Amino acid sequence: MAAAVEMLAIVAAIASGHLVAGFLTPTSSPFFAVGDAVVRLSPRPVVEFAKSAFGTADKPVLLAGIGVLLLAAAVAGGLAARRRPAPGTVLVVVLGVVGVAAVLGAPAVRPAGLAAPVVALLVGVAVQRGLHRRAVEAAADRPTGPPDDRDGPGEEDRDTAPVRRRTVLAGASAAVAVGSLVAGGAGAALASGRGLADSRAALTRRLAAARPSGPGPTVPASATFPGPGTVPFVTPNADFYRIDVALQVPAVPAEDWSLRIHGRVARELTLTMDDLLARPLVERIITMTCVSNPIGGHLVSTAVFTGVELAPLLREAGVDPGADQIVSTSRDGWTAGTPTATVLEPGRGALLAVGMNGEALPAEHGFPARMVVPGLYGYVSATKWVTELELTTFAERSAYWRDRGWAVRAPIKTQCRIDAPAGFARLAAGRVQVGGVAWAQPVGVAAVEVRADDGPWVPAELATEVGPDTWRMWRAELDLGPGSHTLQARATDRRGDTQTGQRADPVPDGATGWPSVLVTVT
Ligand SMILES: Nc1nc2c(c(=O)[nH]1)N[C@H]1C(S)=C(S)[C@@H](COP(=O)(O)O)O[C@H]1N2
Ligand SMILES: [Mo]
Repeated sequence: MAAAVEMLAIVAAIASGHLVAGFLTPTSSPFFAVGDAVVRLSPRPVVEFAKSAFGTADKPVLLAGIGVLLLAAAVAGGLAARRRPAPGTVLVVVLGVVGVAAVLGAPAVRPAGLAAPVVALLVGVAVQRGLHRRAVEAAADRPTGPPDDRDGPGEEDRDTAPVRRRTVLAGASAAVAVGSLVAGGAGAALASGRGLADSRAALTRRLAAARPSGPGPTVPASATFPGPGTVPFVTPNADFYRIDVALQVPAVPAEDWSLRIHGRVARELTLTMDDLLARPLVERIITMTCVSNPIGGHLVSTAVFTGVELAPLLREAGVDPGADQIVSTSRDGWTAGTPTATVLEPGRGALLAVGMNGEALPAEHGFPARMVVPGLYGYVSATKWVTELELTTFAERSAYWRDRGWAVRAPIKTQCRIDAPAGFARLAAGRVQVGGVAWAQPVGVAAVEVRADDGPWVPAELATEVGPDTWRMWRAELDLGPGSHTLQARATDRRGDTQTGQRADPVPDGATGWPSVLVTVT
């Protein structure tokens, strides 16, 4: 019972903090702020372990872990507070202070954000004191010894009061539980971007109206080799890989968004969405890749991005020639460091993107605006929910993943993947169809070769190239006899470089090695 009181107090605190944060700044929700602090402060090996062990499920795993810790704390606190409420109150206060500290330490919270963890602390203490008193009262009424059959004053009290007090306790507990559920749900709804639906729909309409009347980039049928196991050329938004450290998706309505370009520039610029949409919009098909993608992995996807050219914007601001780095900052404080020269490179096509596959960016992919730079891994270029570009130097400032041991510069490595046959497939002997994708942004794929069991490399047939910044589909046929076979593939880019077979982990600047699948032929 005492543990339940503690737990309810903690849950009520978290829920009320979440509600207040939903109204003010979502990142100030104490529960998520603690989660973010854990992510930020974790030593690099822990982060690497979490990413490799849980992959993209690392966020739910982290939050569940915090939940389990809180449950354990509640049980301990409850046991300590069976008679007197004080030890339980102390626990709630300590947890509350941790919440306040986490919010204070968060990178993107304004002072008003402190309201959320402070309210959480006060609600937690109030619930703990209130429920504890009622629990003690209810427990005192429970028959402890042999039934007392002496007549006397208070007899009637003994008959009905215990029932009433236990009812009061149960009622109060239920009220706290339901209230927490409602408050937490409302906070999550306010924060999660469900409130963004209108803003997204409006931006989608504006993009449709603003789109240049000529035909946008198209994907000819000959750009794919449809078949079992192969992926579509353009990845639907729902299937586009997602990587970020945001425990909650920042909710930034397009109307409230602005981008500040500052630092080593001649003229500081601040652009609203109206300013942005007044500029020429371009559409570009780009394959994005994550540095953490393991060989054969799926952290690579392709979309039609709509946006504004980044280079002219920077030129308008007047970039200091010494400013070799652009540090872009997201609404939630995450940062990326991009070489200025790459963004300004003629023909590179770096974008401030607002649309993805014919709609406004989905909330998880950076609504209302993000950066996309063809040829660079996401962690050094693809800032979602971007609100700030600071022209600086690599010597002056270091961004999020560089601080955690990843490379300063991270061009995408030429790579390929075997999509068919699937690993451990059982196949009939004879000619076997092998197929997949290859990418080498920003130069494009020149060739793909496949082989079985260290045999000779066989050139694959390449599908029509959509552009140097997109992946390219390939297929080949191999003649396989009965037994197990290891199939491998390797790509060569338009610089003439063939990807190395030397296996390397993603850390610090991207995995290398040839993808391989093991199949059994009968
Ligand atoms: N704000 C923010 N932007 C971010 C990240 C992040 O953690 N926070 N992760 C980057 C990384 S590592 C990658 S690979 C891409 C992934 O973009 P996507 O989720 O739209 O596929 O976003 C980049 N932009
Ligand atoms: Mo990434």
